[in-house]
Amino acid sequence: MRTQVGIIGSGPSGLLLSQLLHLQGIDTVVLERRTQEYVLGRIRAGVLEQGAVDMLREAKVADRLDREGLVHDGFDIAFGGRRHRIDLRKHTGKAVTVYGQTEITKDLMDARAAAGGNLVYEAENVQIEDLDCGTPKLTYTKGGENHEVVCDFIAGCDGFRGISRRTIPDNILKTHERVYPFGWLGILADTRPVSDELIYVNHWRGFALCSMRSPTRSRYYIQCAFDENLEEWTDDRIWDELRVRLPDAAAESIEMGPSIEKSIAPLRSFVAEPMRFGRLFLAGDAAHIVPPTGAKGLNLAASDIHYLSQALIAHYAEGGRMDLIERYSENCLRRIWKAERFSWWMTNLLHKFPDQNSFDQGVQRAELDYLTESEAAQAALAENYVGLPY
Ligand code: FAS
Ligand code: PHB
Repeated sequence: MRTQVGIIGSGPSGLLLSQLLHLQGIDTVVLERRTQEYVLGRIRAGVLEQGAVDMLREAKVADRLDREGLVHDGFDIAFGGRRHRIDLRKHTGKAVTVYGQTEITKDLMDARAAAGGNLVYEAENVQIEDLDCGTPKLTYTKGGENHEVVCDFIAGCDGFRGISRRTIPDNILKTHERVYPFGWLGILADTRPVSDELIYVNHWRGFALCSMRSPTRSRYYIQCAFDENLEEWTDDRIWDELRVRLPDAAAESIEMGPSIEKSIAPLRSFVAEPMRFGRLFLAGDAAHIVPPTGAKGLNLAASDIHYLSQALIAHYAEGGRMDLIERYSENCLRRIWKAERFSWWMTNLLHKFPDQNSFDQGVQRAELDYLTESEAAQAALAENYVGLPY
């Protein structure tokens, strides 16, 4: 088989890239190791920056998002039993949109299928070969048969545990990482959200987050030990812990019900550079990970795909133009590191660290007090939360 751009991974990065290139007449093949059902079964991000919404509109997959997405002009930060609203619209003139990553993935899959896109699910043992020549190739097996896809370019959209990052030689790839000493236990339930907007909670027992997917579907998180055993967290235990950590009024009004999904996610900050090696590009979680505190993971994937799609479209439309391809990594990393900083800062602001001493606790409390008393501090938080410019 021959294609212009071979894409590994059918998460948001791979699907969005495939769709944007298709709209410009550029041929792609997407190789995904899991089944469609498995990919759709993963519950992940929930908050979209305006930039990501614009990308989905540009990809012509935003009709349902525009109908069902919940536009939020602000969110609350709660500590010491009190809630403090961060007014995004006042400080930035912008908002965020709550719309689950699962829905985005479904909308993109439907669009690719409708256009007859070449998406191969259950593609096993994907390998990248001949990267150092003008026509790299992807090989894989499916149903016991070996296949080969000769490409002009390869996009590694295969997430943190994919193969593409590992294809870049160790003497070229540099990685930067911070692993946090806790995780997030998430629960999804068909219950009315406890608040119209999100509530981020700093509590002496640990962080909590009240989010949602729709007016009838809630998403909650509580900070837990990084090696926590999910089996030991019954629904009742999760609801009880949430109610202890929430401000009183929210704790009394929360609607509880059976979980439809429960999972524990580890928290890490991670950046790999460069994000291009010859004709291989890394995009999304393949290149970087942020703790979900700042709701940046999916949104960074969208901005990577903005830069990558622009570079590839210019290459094919303008006689092999290479400048945007050569600047891809630099363009992405400038925005990625700012989101990494913000996500690290927000994680330190809101979580209980096991090794915190009384000084650390004093500084954390002072940071929270300063935030609630300073318009400038709130404006700085707001402009990072709605998303810095591409
Ligand atoms: P993805 O990981 O989504 O997709 C990569 C795809 O590549 C997967 O489908 C995988 O099966 C496939 N793949 C991997 N290796 C392959 C191989 N060798 N061959 C073929 N296919 C291969 N972000 C937020 O903003 N808020 C959140 O609350 C949040 N929660 C998260 C919870 C968890 C458990 C995780 C892991 C991430 C979370 N994220 C969150 C971040 C998440 O939303 C990512 O940023 C987003 O999925 C990135 O999309 P992709 O880059 O497409 O990577
Ligand atoms: C979510 O709804 O899953 C969500 C929202 C905001 C975050 C992280 C996760 O910061």
